[in-house]
Amino acid sequence: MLKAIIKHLKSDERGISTVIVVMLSLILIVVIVSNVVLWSYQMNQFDWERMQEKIEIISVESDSFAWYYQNFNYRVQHNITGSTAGSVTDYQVKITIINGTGSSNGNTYYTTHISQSDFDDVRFTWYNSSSGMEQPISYWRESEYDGINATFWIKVPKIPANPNSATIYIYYGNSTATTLSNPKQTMFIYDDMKTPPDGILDGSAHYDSANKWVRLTQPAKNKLGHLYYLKNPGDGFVAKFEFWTGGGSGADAVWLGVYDKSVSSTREDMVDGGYHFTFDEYQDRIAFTKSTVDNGAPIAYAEESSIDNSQWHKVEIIHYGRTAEIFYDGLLKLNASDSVNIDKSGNYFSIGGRTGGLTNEHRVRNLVVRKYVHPEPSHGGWGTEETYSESGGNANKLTLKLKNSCPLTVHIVSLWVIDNSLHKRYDVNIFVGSGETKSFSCQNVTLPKDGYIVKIVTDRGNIAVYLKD
Ligand SMILES: [Ca+2]
Ligand SMILES: [Ca+2]
Ligand SMILES: [Ca+2]
Repeated sequence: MLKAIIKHLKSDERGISTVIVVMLSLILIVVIVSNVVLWSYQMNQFDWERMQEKIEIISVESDSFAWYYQNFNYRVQHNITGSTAGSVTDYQVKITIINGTGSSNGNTYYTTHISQSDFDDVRFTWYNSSSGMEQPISYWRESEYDGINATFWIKVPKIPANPNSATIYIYYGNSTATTLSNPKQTMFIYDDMKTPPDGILDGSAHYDSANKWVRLTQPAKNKLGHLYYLKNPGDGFVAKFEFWTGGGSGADAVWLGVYDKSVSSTREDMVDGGYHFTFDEYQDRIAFTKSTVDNGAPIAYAEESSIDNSQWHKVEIIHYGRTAEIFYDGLLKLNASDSVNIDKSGNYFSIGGRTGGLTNEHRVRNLVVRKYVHPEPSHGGWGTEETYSESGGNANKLTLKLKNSCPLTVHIVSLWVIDNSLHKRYDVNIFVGSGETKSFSCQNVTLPKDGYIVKIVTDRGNIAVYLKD
């Protein structure tokens, strides 16, 4: 047919050029058609892949290095200067927060931004200078006066030796938070006896669940009972408890024993390597002793005849080094020192009660012990109250865990963080292989504090979303 056309056109003066035009046109058509077919195939392939792609966000974790509790609107920094006696660990420090304006000083901080009158919305962190990160720390809300003030004990993981200091943060300002106050986790020992004690009961000691105390002895002859803990507070401690003695014929004693190597054979005046702090109604004395014989001579004592008056007595014992200070019903009764250092490695910490030839009942409750170093770490400066900012000082990190359950490798090209007022995109370049679960982190992310949506976009135009509360 082409030959016929050429032959026909040869008769024409313009024949040759027309042939060329027609042929070029045919070639062009072929090229266009084949490209359309190829493009169409590629588009189908792309659509197929896009439909196949299945990527999901399994979890989203956020770290704000600049703001540990992102749901809390305010915080303040506080320094605690170390003791000249050396560094301490897991050390209890008292902090009082006053709802009001004033000059923060010592252990007292003033703010008007606590959201709840019962001070439920208070948290504490310790700045770990080794990791460069804050970590939450245990605390106990010891007392609270609605809308006025609250006193907390916090357990600081480490306070370095003077002149160095530890840094803590107090976070507050959250109307829905509930308290995380936990005295047992915070104090060295906390047994208020409202529930069965954590300590071990031996001999005649038993827990009186109806009356919420430990009864060390019944009012009968030759009873010996201990409530003890396998714990060593270190060089010093402050122990508070209440005891009750009476109901019998006048003997023998209640005592606190520390650094003993056992309890089974110990009595008020018979230690097993440690120190005893005794309330002895038979000898009518409050004593600091390391005697090893019944009614033996103490290091020091103070006369006291009210011990077995069938009243609850409040006791506070402060010990460090060779020194003991014993407070009885709020009065300092004894302040004395041993003449030598003893080995303090024994790890029995006990409260004992005993009768002998005479009979008295002995009870104990509300035992609270904290560590103590002398001189104590001191309170340094208070920072300026800070308000939460979503940009978090350019130090926020978002970590996503992704799961690819399709037969294709998925390429993530962007990440979005979205809430009511924020719609922010971050470029990423992450490949997740077929069947793979993979984590990746994005630094310097703006994190809204009240929940947000995280969205990822693949190069095929698919998305996955995750709601972060
Ligand atoms: Ca509350
Ligand atoms: Ca007496
Ligand atoms: Ca005695």
